[in-house]
Amino acid sequence: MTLIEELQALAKQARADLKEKRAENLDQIRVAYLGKKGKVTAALKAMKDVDPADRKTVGQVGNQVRQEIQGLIEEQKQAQAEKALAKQLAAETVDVTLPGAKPRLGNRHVLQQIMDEIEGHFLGLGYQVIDDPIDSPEIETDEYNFERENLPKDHPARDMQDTFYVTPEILLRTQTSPVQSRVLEKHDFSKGPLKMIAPGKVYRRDTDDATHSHQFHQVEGLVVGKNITMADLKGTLLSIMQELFGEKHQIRLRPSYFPFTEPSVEVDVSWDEVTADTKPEDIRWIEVLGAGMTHPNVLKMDGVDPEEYAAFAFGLGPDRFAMLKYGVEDIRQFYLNDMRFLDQFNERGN
Ligand code: FA5
Repeated sequence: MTLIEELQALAKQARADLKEKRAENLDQIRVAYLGKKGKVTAALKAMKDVDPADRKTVGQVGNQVRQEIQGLIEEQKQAQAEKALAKQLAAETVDVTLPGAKPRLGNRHVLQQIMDEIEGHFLGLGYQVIDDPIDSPEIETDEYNFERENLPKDHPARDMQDTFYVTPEILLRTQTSPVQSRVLEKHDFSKGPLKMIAPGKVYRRDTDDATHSHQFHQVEGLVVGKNITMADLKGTLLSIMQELFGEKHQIRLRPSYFPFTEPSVEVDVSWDEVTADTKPEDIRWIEVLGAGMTHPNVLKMDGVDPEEYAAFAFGLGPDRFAMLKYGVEDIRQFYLNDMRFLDQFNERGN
């Protein structure tokens, strides 16, 4: 076999080897034919024995074979890369006609809905809403939470509101009543009477049960002006009750005691709707708010002359309102963050 025939045979063999070879084998083939110790390189070493007249032709054939094998390897590499890309693209195809996943939208918590409803009612009656952290802080001083509410340090009525203390003088507010003093002491009566509500969170060391939570909400109300009477308080309370519960639930005002009001009342609402057939002894009552005529001592401490001005105040419990309104038997449900429960109050229906 002449060298030319040998080279052509190698080219033929290389073509066969390259057919259907996988990418990782292409380099091995290149080394096997064209590497330093490759078959073509080895064949060309025999060039020195070729007749000098034929060397040019043999050299040309040698180069052609090298280039052909090199070219075939490149071609194969490219074809394999394209195949791999096509495969990957096919696997990653997105069907844009499929419906997308609907993002879950936020929703007002049911307690926030009730608070907003109460706020709306009082805004309509011309009250201002105090809910900024300067006048309505959740971390309060003992002075504003208790002393300015006519509850000095040794007062037994402090036991009515078991307290989380941060230091002996700083505490988590047990009621929204301190907002009354913070606003009243700054009020300029030359601009008219004060009518305010203060919605917010309060904290007590109560043992959690069906109607008590250690963290709950209150909406404080305070009206200070000339000639304010108990009748104004009663009318105001009835108006918010009727707004929230309609005529079907009964309301009961009970004499009560708070150190910062005199006289004081508590308001109960019937748990169920009351009809003409309901026997009074069958009505289940739930206490929803405390209220009264502001004690003269409290007015004095806030720089208001009780001889000239009178005031009424109330503290509503929106958590209990929500229980009544939606028939929720356990207050703890509001704080469990169980979406199955909360979704029932979803205003958007999503
Ligand atoms: C007070 O906190 C008074 N500051 C209310 C007040 C304001 C009276 C102004 C007079 C003038 P009381 O502790 O009763 O009062 O709480 C008021 C309301 O908060 C209750 O009627 C009830 O609806 C709600 N409440 C009290 N404790 C809890 C609790 N642990 N969990 C849920 N709601 C509660």
